[in-house]
Amino acid sequence: MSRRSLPVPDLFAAATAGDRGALARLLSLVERGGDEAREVSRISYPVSGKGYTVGLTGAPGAGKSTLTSAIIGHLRSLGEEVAVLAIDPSSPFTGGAILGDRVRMQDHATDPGVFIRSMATRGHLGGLSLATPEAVRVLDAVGRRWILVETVGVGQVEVEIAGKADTTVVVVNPGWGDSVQANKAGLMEIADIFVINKADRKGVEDTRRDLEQMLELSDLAHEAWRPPILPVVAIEKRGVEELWATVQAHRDFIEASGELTRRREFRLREELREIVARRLELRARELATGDRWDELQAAVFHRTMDPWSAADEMLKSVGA
Ligand SMILES: Nc1nc2c(ncn2[C@@H]2O[C@H](COP(=O)(O)OP(=O)(O)OP(=O)(O)O)[C@@H](O)[C@H]2O)c(=O)[nH]1
Ligand SMILES: [Mg+2]
Repeated sequence: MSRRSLPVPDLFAAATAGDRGALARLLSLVERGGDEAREVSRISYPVSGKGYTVGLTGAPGAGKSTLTSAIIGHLRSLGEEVAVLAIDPSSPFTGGAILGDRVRMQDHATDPGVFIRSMATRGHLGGLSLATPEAVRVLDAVGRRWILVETVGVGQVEVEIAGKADTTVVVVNPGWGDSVQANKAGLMEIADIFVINKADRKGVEDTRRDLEQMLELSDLAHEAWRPPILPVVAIEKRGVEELWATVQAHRDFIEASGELTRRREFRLREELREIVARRLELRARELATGDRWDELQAAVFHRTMDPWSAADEMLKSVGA
């Protein structure tokens, strides 16, 4: 039987036994959303929770994929297996990011200890913000212990997703203004570790100083874990060992302090709330007669109705 027609439980068993094609298929189902995605979620959730996610984020072209590839190499030299999810928010079907990732990570393409997947949302109800944690859980459930998630740190949803990893690495480049941009994008708040990648270029110390200053101005500087700043040259794999040791140290720290449990509980609460809100909205829209939904929206735009009153009407049909 081809994988396409295999029932979800069989796919799951195959993926757990190491069948990469079956794993890829499960992730496609998650991407697409709908009933089969729900089934994937039902099966994977109870057996997930053992993997550890490391998010890598930063501006386009910061060197995230090159760094991810270098980390993969390092993990493999330690005998660890790894899965990578490259989130592609821009284009649902093709796009430079996917191609670029494939090229940059192709050293590892044939290694059975490495699984790399680019992901877009397609039809998933909750878009990237709900599809990503589900995809991570599938990887976790089939036994992947390290899961790296690459996201472009532009846009609120992407930054949110990046911040949902257990450890978040924010990648900036040397040079004037890059760390300021990162700060503006909201990356400062989600960083557990800063990497100044492309440290073979000028300006590393300026960037370090900028980051230090911004840290001082934020709450992060005074927390028990102050995000370390590490220079890295990903194309030469320089500094990658130190980076990974720092990821381990952060992991140890949040495991010992209870922060990891708190983070995960918070994330699950948020996810659950988002699912409920999305489904309520969807149902209310389905039940709305004619153009009523659009009319209410227009009424709010034109200030003939306030948002709370409009929401009352929108949710009346679902009794909320
Ligand atoms: N000089 C220098 N160039 C680097 C370094 N790391 C990556 N690059 C280059 O930077 C460019 C972008 O690298 P990617 O790894 O694709 O960057 P990315 O952040 O994944 O890019 P997107 O996924 O498109 O946002 C490539 O041309 C890399 O060769 C580095 O340490 N030094
Ligand atoms: Mg990339």
